[in-house]
Amino acid sequence: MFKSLTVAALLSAATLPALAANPIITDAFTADPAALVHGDTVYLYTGHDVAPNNDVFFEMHDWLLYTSKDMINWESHGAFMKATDFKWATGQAWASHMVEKDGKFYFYTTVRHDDSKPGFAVGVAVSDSPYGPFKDAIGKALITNDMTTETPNDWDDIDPAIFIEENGDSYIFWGNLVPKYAKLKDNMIELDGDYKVMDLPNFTEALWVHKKNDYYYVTYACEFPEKICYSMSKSIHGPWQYKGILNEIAGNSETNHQSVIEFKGKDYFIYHTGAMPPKEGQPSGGRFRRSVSIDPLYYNDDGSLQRIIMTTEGLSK
Ligand code: FUB
Repeated sequence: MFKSLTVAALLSAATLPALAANPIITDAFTADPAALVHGDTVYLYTGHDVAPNNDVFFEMHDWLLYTSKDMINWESHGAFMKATDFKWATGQAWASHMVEKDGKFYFYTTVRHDDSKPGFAVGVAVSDSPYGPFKDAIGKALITNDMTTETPNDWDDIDPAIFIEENGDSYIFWGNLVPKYAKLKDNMIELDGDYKVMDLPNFTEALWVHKKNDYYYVTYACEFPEKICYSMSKSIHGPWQYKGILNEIAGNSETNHQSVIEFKGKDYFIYHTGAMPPKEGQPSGGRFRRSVSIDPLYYNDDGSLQRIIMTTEGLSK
């Protein structure tokens, strides 16, 4: 971890080369992109894969931040938070989501809880700036494994995603194998009542909810190895109409975790693959050494989504 933090610190505030090719981020192995559009900037928060090879499992200690004003040139800001900044967490800086509400930035994320509440949990950190510093907003987990009982797995409470309605009502979505959602109180750091289980075919993980015109969309990793599937609804509460596959299995990776954003009038699908070529002295990308890529997202006239075409060329300049 020291090595990765040192590298991240050296790269902090360094401007990356103006390459549009995928993977778009090449200074580190990045996963689970969580993009926030705020003002004229895209803030891309990512997990940080530091597994030495693709043999064993994820090794993830901290989260990285990149920013862009054109989706092509990305500036690296290094690690802004690590899993153990949550005093009750033991590590595993897995997937996250950043939102802004009333001038504060809330970072919802997955970590492994200590033995007092064993299993994966969701924490929330807060800052006055999208760059941080972030601090644990409540001093304990927002969601713990013992709060949900649908599966015996201790990793079924991961991958938080937030959706904020125009009237400010906010919802948190999360889960592995069983998708769940709950309303958040106005303070954004407490659940407002019980959670509900969603009906999403072939669900695995990686929920992301967005709205465009009249429709709400939930995109999510389905099956395993993962594709990205999606459903549409006229209400945040469903019923959700299953629409099928949005993105196929990502190259060289069993996971395929997405963000969907609109920025400066265009729509984007941000995801990870294992496609980073080997660099001198470094193993290549793969299932535990993932990299963020970006391709365009197109809507049909009826609101449905066109299948993503994953490219190595990336976005056109
Ligand atoms: O990065 C660790 C886990 O892999 C995430 O929480 C999942 O969404 C999958 O991408």
